[in-house]
Amino acid sequence: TTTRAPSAAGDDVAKFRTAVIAKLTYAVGKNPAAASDRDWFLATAFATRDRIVDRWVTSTRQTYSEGRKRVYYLSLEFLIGRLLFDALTNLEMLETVRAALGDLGVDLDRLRQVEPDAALGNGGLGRLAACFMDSMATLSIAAYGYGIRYDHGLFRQVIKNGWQQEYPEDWLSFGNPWEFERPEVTYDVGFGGSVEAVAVGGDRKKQVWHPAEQVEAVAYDTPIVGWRGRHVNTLRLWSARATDPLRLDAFNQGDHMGALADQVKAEAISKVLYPSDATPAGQELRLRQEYFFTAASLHDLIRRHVDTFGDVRSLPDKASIQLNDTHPSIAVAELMRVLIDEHDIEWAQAWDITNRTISYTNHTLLPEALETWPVPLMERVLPRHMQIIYLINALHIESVRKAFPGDDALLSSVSLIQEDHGRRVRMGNLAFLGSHSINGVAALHSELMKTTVFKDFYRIYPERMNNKTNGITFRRWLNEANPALTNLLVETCGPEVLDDPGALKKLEAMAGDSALHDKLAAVRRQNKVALSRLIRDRLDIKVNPGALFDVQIKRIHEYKRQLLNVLETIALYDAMRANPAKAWAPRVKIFSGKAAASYHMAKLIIKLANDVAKVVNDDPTVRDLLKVVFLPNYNVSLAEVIIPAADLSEQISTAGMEASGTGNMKMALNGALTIGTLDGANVEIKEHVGDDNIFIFGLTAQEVEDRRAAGIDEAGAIAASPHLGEVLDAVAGGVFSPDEPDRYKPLVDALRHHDYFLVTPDFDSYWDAQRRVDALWNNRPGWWTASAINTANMGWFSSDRTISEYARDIWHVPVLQTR
Ligand code: DL6
Repeated sequence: TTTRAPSAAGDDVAKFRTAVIAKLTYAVGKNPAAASDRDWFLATAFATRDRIVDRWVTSTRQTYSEGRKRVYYLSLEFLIGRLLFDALTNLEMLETVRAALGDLGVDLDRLRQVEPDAALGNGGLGRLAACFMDSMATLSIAAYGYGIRYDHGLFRQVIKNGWQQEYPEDWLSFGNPWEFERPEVTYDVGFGGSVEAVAVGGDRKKQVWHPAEQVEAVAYDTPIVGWRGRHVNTLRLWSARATDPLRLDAFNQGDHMGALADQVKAEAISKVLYPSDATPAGQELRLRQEYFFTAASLHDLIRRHVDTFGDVRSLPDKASIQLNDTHPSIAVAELMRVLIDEHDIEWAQAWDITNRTISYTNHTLLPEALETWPVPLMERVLPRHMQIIYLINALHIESVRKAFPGDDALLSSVSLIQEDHGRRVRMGNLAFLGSHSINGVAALHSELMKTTVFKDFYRIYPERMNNKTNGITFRRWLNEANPALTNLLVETCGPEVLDDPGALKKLEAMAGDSALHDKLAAVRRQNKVALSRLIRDRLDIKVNPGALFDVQIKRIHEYKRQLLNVLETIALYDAMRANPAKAWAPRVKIFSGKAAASYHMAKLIIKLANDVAKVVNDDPTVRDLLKVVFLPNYNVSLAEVIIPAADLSEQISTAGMEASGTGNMKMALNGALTIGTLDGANVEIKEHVGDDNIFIFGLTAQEVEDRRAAGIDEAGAIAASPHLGEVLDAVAGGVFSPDEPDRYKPLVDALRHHDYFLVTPDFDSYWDAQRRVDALWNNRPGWWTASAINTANMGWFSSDRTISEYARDIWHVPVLQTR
């Protein structure tokens, strides 16, 4: 770390002040007296971006001149959040800018709130991509992120009468100061049409694709600066444009709508994140999105490669393409098409190049999330790709048949084409087959991949499968989100914690120290006061910052089991009412998360949480003991306020179903204790923090499998539980929905008769684990010792570690040693 002389710092402040005024005047077109917070935000962002651009140019030049290998991270989602504090933190300019704006009478923290939250993703997968961008820049890996510049990111969630409603989100409405439009970087992406076999001499034929439609992909670049401004990478997002903006003839004849129809169809591709794929039109749009961004990205990176190195054949030595889930897996067929049709490379060599360049990360074992596309749809939208997929499949099947003679079950399971229930292309199988590395995102998940989704591929290509446990960027999730804790950690462990998260380990030696406990508690208190204020402002609910803040924040899904938490809340409420004088640990149960718009059960769970909140919060008997809060519109910025204020982190998925989780890492790093199942990365968090500092409960993944195989016996589980039966009766009887007593029948029926997510058998052990939480909460030194041990041992979960492993094992690129 560098300590600057005060005069130099003063100089910086003056320079930045001048820069902001110049931006306000000449880029935003406002004078200080008339400027709004938004104008000041834009001016500050522009001035900050200037500081990034020089380094960006240097990084890019260096990569070119050294002939370095580049990493291309293809992701349909980047859940970026706000960028101002990210950039200022990494540039180490936060205090300079705060002072410069202060001189101008402008409050930086207020500007922070003005920035829209870029939500170009649904959840964990998209947020991981954003953390990885930060770590790749920090480790000076020459990397591009490639994705779609959606006009509208993830929907804005409004809770009305307890029900989720979805509204379009509008992050671009006031412009985006971080990006550079590159109208000169465009590619035509074809769709539909036909394939013609053209004779090219002798009996050789070449397949020529004549797309029926072309859509233009226009690049928008956002520089991503790494820690201490060392290196700057590019996030290149594609926007769709019609090649012809309108049909002038139709327009002049008065058919105004018809004249714009092609434009609307083309631009629909980058209009909205994740269109509902419940309808055939939605499915087609999704496929068009996937091919659109994959094709544009491949064209772009191949052009760059050929410009730099002259020959596309050396692509695997100079480029690694990481597929973030199956969404970009059409890349396998597209790269083959480009190599064969456009570069005249013969099949075997093209396949070798493809396979050595591409690698694939799987993020879920849920069968419904592993994409498959109807063959007729693929044939219509991507006819040439479908031909290539058939050929890849034929050669693949032939080689498997030779290696495993007579194993027809194996052949049908590893085929790229699913033959039952209508023929479909299995994109997971295509991604696997086209990749030299296939990784899961936590140790348990990667093992389960070998016995479930990719069981048969594992028999054929065991050497390709590996694990890369997820990580999070500490810059955002500790330094920016929790400056008070960061300062305390720097004070206690030394400034090296900012570069080497392993240095957090020093905290362990002092974990039992009561002076440390006081300091940790003071930091947490301050963060909880801030969250309490937000809860009061948004929901008009008063919560006590002295209570235990029990937090479950993530997408709403049955497997994540918010329902288990709500049911335990009801049981706790009943127990507190029955015996209010008992020494309960006062709690605030905090929920936040979005349900997919078409996911009825998940929306019903949101409604139940809100109905329970109403009853509990209105009941004076438990006034000082229990509050229930559902915070609407969960996003990255809200997470940044909730996580530093969490005492207890709920990670309670059905074992075997959560691939990793990353919220679990964020909260444990910030000192929350985890209550969780042995699922995803919880398993590794337990190994790092120790069994005594985490509350583990419930069936293991193996037990879940056994139980499902043997029959779940919901009735037995309910009968054996002292609380569950009563809770279910209350919910089913309309205690929380007197206006509509049957409202929760679908939820309760599922639990009683087909409890696939095993809420009933896990309920008692969850209840018991919660009572262990109460006991430790009432033992102050014990609680804070455990909290300190959690923070001390979370260094391994830095995404710098994860990315170093990708770099070493998959991409074979060097990383900058940061310590
Ligand atoms: O790998 C990032 C993230 C994991 O931490 C979550 O456990 C996992 O659910 C999520 N997966 C997805 C993919 N689709 N689904 N479902 O978002 O990835």
